[in-house]
Amino acid sequence: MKDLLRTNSSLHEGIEKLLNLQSKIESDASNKYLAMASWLDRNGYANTADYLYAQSEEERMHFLKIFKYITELGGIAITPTIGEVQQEFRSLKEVFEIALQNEIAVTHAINKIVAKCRAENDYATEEFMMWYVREQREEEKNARRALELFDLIDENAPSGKFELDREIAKIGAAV
Ligand code: OFO
Repeated sequence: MKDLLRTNSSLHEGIEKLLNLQSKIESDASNKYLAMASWLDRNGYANTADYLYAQSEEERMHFLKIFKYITELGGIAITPTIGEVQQEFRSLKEVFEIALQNEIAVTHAINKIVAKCRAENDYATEEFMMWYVREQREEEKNARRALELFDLIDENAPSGKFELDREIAKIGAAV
């Protein structure tokens, strides 16, 4: 009922709320990749660290894109607070296991927004979110590819860690 009283914006309040939540999820994703990059850097995985530093920047861009969209539509973009971020990891593989789980969670959150857009006939936001749908497909694929490399390269072989660091970084270079 309250939605009908909004005269300065066509943005449905429920969708605005989900978009603000998504902007926080993207901002958190940026911080999570930053913490992973730092761990990789101090554990000798310089190439993979660079890949995840770049990934962190990308997530920041994803955050800003939604943040600005909310404002463009006359909504209120809420600056996300920084949550707790995992700083330590058991291994290179664990970094990518967590990265893949995070990306899958982001995909679900995005799908939820698209479903809400369909329910509320918000075609502009649905179209806007399609960019994220495509992006997530790519990012899940990249995280899965990184994990596949652990089946192909023995981490415990003499140059295993060195090779993994080199090969995983190539995923980042290819996108
Ligand atoms: Fe924002 O693209 Fe992944 O999380």
